[in-house]
Amino acid sequence: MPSMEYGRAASVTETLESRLVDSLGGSVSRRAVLGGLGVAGSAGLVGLGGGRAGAQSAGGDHEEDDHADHGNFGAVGEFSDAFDPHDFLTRFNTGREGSENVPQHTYEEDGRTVREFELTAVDTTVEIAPGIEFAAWAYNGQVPGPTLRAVEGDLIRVQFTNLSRHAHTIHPHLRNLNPRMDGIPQNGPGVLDTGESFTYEWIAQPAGVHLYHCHSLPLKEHIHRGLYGAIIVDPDPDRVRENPRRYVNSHGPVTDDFRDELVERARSLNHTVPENSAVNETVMVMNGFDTNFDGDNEVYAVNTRAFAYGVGSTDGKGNWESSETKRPIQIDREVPQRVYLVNAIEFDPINSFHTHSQFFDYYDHGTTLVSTHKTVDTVMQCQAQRGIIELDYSNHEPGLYMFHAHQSEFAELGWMSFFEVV
Ligand SMILES: [Cu+2]
Repeated sequence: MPSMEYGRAASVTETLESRLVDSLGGSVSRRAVLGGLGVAGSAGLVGLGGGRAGAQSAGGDHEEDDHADHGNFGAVGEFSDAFDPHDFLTRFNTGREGSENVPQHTYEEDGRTVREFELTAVDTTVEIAPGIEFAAWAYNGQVPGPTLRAVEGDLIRVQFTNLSRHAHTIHPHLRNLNPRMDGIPQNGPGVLDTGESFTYEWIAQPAGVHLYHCHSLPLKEHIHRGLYGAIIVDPDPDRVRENPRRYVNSHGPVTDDFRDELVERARSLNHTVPENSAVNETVMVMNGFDTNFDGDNEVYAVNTRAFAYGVGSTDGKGNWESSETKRPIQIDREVPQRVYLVNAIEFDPINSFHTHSQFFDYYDHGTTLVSTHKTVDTVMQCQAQRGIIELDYSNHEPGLYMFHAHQSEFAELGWMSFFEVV
């Protein structure tokens, strides 16, 4: 491991993280945070390699009823809760594998595969930076909520129970043929009050990467508090063979060869096809946190924790320290990378994903089997937009490659990450 380079990357991460944590002590606006960055160039370096800030409860002293129970968080220094942003990257709930906070099973019914999940909405706290807790509303106690994954045409059955003190729903961004199942206040069961349950049933369509979120009002509050997650719908190779035109965004003829290519791509995206494991797949939900409830985000992240994929400490032998959740996303240069990217940000109209020293193909919404952006190093997503990013590092030298939001402000406030190519 080239230690100098890693040391410098760790310094950048530590400096930005220290500034962010220090800034969250009181009710500051993000403008103040950034203004502070400008004059605190040398002051920021004081934090380099130093201890982390003690526990602070972002929003915890805010005068809102539902914060009253969360006054004292007790976390000092290291991350304390069980959520691991690295584990989240590859935690796909397909209905088959057990996941302790997502009871799930799969079975056949009326000629369809049913993937059934039990989701709850709860009030909890999530750690968004070391020692910084955010009073969240969360599906199954985690932000983002569990990633649900199905195959095109399956039935996704979600037994939803609201254990939160506020009324919630689950609204899926799917092609939903029954308005009762849309998860909005005006349809079907409407909002579910504390203790109420409802079973949502959604056909998994169209193929792509999608979003689910609470649709209670005020919407922006219910979303930014943490009630969102990703739904991945894998394309069905048989359907692609039958109707290839549905999966392309061009008007030319679909030749037999082209159709075979589309089927092959569908197979590579489908988790039930064994060859699927030849691609390393990750889920990245871009989010932000308004810690002082002023309608503006103070912290930005991918998968909730600011700088989770920054560069942390090693044991001196090139291994990341075992308790350290802050580390780059390690990727094998021989294995193609696929990122299911979802923008769950509130308050900021757009977010973005930018790679250093790398270009990628992008599939907007993941609904086509032909890329919608070819060879780009930046994509933007508006609120709720999502897509599939495909990266190939096979020609790159091993080392650290940064990726981040190209809104520099977001990057400095948490949305800055590295791939470690090995
Ligand atoms: Cu809600």
